[in-house]
Formats: sequence, C-alpha cells, structure tokens
Amino acid sequence: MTDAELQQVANEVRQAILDQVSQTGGHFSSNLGTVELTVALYATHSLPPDVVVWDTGHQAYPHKLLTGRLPRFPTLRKHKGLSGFLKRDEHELDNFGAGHAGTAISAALGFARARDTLKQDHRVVAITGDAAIASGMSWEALNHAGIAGTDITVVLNDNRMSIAPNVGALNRYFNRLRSRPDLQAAARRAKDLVQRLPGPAPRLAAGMRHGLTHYFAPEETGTLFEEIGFEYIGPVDGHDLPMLLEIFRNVRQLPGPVFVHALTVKGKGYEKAEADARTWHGVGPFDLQKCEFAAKSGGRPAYTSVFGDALSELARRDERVVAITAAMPDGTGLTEFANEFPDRYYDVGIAEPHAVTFAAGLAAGGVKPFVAIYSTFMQRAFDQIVHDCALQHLPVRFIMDRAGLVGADGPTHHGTFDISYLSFIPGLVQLAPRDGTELRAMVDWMAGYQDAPTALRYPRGSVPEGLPEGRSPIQLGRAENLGVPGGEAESVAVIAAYGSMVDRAWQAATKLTATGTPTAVINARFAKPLDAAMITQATREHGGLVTVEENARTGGFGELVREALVDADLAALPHTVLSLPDRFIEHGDQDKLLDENGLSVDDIVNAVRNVQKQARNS
Ligand SMILES: Cc1ncc(C[n+]2csc(CCOP(=O)(O)OP(=O)(O)O)c2C)c(N)n1
Repeated sequence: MTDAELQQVANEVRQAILDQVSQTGGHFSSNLGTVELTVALYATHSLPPDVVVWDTGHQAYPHKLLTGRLPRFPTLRKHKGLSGFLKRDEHELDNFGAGHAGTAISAALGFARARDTLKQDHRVVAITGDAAIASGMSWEALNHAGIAGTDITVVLNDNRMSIAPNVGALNRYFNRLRSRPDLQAAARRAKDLVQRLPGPAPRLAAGMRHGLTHYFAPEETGTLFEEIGFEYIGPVDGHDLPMLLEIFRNVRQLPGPVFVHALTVKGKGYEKAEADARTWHGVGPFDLQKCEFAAKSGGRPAYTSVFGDALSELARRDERVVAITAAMPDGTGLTEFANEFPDRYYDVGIAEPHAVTFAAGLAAGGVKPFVAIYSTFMQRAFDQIVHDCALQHLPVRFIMDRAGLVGADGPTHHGTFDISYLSFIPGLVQLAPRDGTELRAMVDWMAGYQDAPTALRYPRGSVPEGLPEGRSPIQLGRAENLGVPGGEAESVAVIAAYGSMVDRAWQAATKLTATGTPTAVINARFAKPLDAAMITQATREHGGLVTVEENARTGGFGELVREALVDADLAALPHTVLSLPDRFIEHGDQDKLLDENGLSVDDIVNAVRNVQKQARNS
C-alpha cells in the first residue's frame, strides 16, 4: 500500500474502534492512541515471521483489527467472543498473551533468543507503555536486553498517562525528553535524514547512531537508554504516519537492541477523550455523537467506594493510617483519600512488589499501611508478602478488590486465587465481608490489629442488601451465625459461606427454608484463622455441611474447612465444597459466569439437598 492508502487504513481502524467501543464499552483511549503506531509497524514488518509482543494488551484493538478480526469485533469482551486482551488461543498473531502490565520486554527478549537459538531470521518487537515500562519486570528485561547481544526493538508508546496520570521519577525523565522545544523541527530534519539513509545495515546503524539519535536527542550525554546499550530513537510523533513508516522501515534493519520512543495522545481523534483520558480509559457504552455515557442508575454503592469512604473516615480518626496504590487510585477507591490526605497517600506506579515491601517498611517504621491492590495483581507480590511482611510479623493491611470473577476482563483479571495463595502463610489473617457495613467494620478492626499482616478480599460490584442487620462485633477468628431466613424455624441444614458468597448462600437458604428445609447460614468472616469451633459444631449438629466461596478449590476456604472437619474427627460426615473449578475461566457477564461455574443459587440449593440426603442415609 502507498503511504496515503495506509493513512486511509488508519482512519478506518480508528473509526471501527469508535463505533465498537461506543456500543459495547471496553478500553477506549489507549487504543485510539496506538492506531498509527500499529499501522506503521505492521506495514513495515512481516508478520509472521516477525513477532510483535504487546504489553498488557488493552491498547491492542488496532492489532486485532489489522489481523483480520473486524468481522468478530462486535463480540468484543462478550462471553465466547473476542477477548479484550491478546490471547495465544485466539489468534496465531497474538504472539504472547497478557493482561498484567510489564511483561512485554521480557517475553520479546525470550522470542529473540529463541530465534537466535533456532538460527532463524526475523525481527522481534515489544510495545510497552510509559507506565508499564516503569514496572520492575520491564527494568529487569531492559537490563538483560542491553547486554544480550541480540536484535530486538522496544517501542515506548508514551502517552503520559497510566490509567490515572503517570507517576515517578522515570515519568519525570520522560517529561524532560518530551519537552524538547526543538522536537518538531528535529522530527522534520530526522525524516529527511532517514529518507537519505539507503544501503546496508551497518551504514544504517551508523547513520542512525550519528544522525538520528543525536538529531533527536542532542544532549551531551546519551539518554538513559543509550547508556544501557540501546540505540535510542526519538521522541517521535506517534501519530505522524509517514514519519513512523520511515523510521520503522529503517529500524527493522538495525542490529542490536533499539529503543523507539513514540509520543502518542490517549484518546487521539475523539476530543472528549483527548481532554479527559482518565475518564475515558475504560468505558461502558456511550453516545458517540453526544459524547455522553448512559445515565447510571442510583442503586447500591460499590464495595470499592465503601472501602474508600471507610478508609478516609478511619484516617480522620487515626493519623497513622496511610494508603498505597499501585497505579490504581480510581479502581481501588482511593481518589478521595488522595485528595484529603496527600501526605499519607502513595501511588507507586505499576510496582506491586515494591508497594508491598514499601508498606512493610512503613509498618516497621510505626505507621499503619493499607495496601489496596486487586486480587489478581497481588499475585505479583507473593514473595514480598511472605518474606517481607509475614515472616517479620509486620501488620501490613492488604485490601484486595476484584476478588472473584470480574466479568468482561476475563482470566487475566479474575481474582480467584488469593484465598489459596495466602492461606498457607503462617500468621497471616484472611477475612472477607458479607456486605458494605461489615466491610467498614473490618477496615476498622484491621487498623487495630498489630500482630501480623491481614488480607481482606471483596468482589467487583455493588454491596448486597437484604442480609440480616443484627451484627456481632468483629473478633479475630470468629464467624457469625446468621441463622435461618425468617428466623423462626429450627435449622435442619447449614451452609458456611465466605465473603461475597454469603449473599447467594442466604438466597439459597431462603429458597430452601420456604420449601421445607430450614437452612442456617454461617458467615465465616475469617478464612484464617477459621472459626473451627462454630463450623465443626454446626456440621455435627446438622450431620453435614455445604461451603461456598468465590475462589479456586485447591487451597480455598472449603479445603480449610475440610481440614478442620478432619481434625475434629468429622471427615465421615458429608461436606460439599462449592468453589470455582480447577481451570481458567473465560470472560463474560459476571453473574452468568458465577452461575455457569457452579456457584448459582440453585447449585447451592441442590448441594444442600444432596448433603441432607446423604446425612439421612448415613
Ligand atoms: C501488574 C498490573 N498492575 C496494574 C494493572 C492495571 N492497569 C492496566 S492498564 C494500566 C495503565 C497502563 O499505562 P501504560 O503502560 O502507560 O499504557 P497506556 O494505557 O497508557 O497505553 C494499569 C495500571 C495491570 N494491568 N497490571
């Protein structure tokens, strides 16, 4: 295609994103920012065999469209439809799946070394964002790539934004690079220069080194990236398609590690999103012409905002309370806290391991850190939880939002493992609220608990209503018996539920009670230490038990209960564990996914009936 035709392709890709995301919702502004970059890269590279690895993947809709997925685009993020991220199972050119940030450079270097080992000849490119590149993994990979002696291109898609405004010293450094007054002129001169650079790769390399790099970055010393072994090219205008085409054509022939720094605009081409990238990062359906979101119905508050309010309230009473987020102030409900307590709030960027050990230091130093990180991203910081917090009995408070199935983001984002990956850590306390009121009470309780780390989980979405109001205070390792719905009948069966599943357990118990099987519900509150006394006694009294949790089975709440039953010599009594199956769960509607994966209200009802039957027969 000619450059003009490619410009037309870029326009069509942008229009497809506007049309699609306005109808179904999805990641928006990051994708509008990568249109020209993707077209230029794909027009100048040969895929396959060339390999492109996208970091995180939320900005790769142009990639999906350019690799033949326009017909399936209307299924984006819908159950059994296209994933919102890259996925190796979805397409042969989704070379490497992602969803968590910071993996692209490591994976691309792996591809490059595999190519060298197999004596193949193709290019490998990693595309990463200005927030993702600040993560520890990205730096570990740059550190390796700079001396690996292999051909690899790293493209920095620098739009100045994480989801919220970007943070950190590296961001400040990028600001310096970005703000060169001579950028535009340099870009024009560089374009002329590139056009005059024919010939074999070594000359090109020399031309780049002595022309381009220094045209673009005419400082006495090289950029940070040059200092660690990369050819640095940029910053270039990431929306100037003819210029990007020239650059990538030439970069494709450069040996060694090359770093292309492209400046892009989040939301490019859609005025509202350009002006407010934060709001338009990920969106629900909206009116494309009027730029308006569908009006939100009032309804119940989200767990996230209940937590945010609770922590701010606590911080007003206790000046030792501090909050930490890893690049997710809005998603974790800390925006108001940040405004009210700027000196007690830390956004450390996409740096979960650092966030946790930083919090351990804060706790050791005498303050009360609350680290708010989604369940799925907390996986990054496992050793820091074990080695830096638990082993030293440091009271770091972990707040794990999005614990459970998250819906349209799918398997990279489901928070379905945290009960398992925390439950075997000695001393660490695990707790989960049944509703918003209990969430507030637990946050308060955590502030007062000083003996060990505590980890609280709650799901994506709104707090339930309709659970009984009478409440006992939160006490370490003590469950709450909610009794039988209606409160009159004597229970003949019992369900022990954890956190988000108390609501569904209560609905099941209501159905069972109405149909002649009065069923009590125990709200476990703590997975660890478990209230073994209450749960084993209830099991003994009822001749069996059903447990329900929104977590993988292995190492989950049900297994912890089973151990308690074994210890109490009750292993022979029927016990059904309702949990998520031992496989990765796809994306789709959150409630439907729960229903389809064994956690519907009817699944609970049936499990209770079966346990009852077994109890009667034994
Ligand atoms: C390990 C991890 N932590 C947090 C997130 C949530 N997250 C998704 S995108 C994003 C911001 C990415 O910004 P950047 O890398 O600059 O890419 P852009 O969206 O600006 O293109 C964050 C924090 C994540 N995906 N992975």
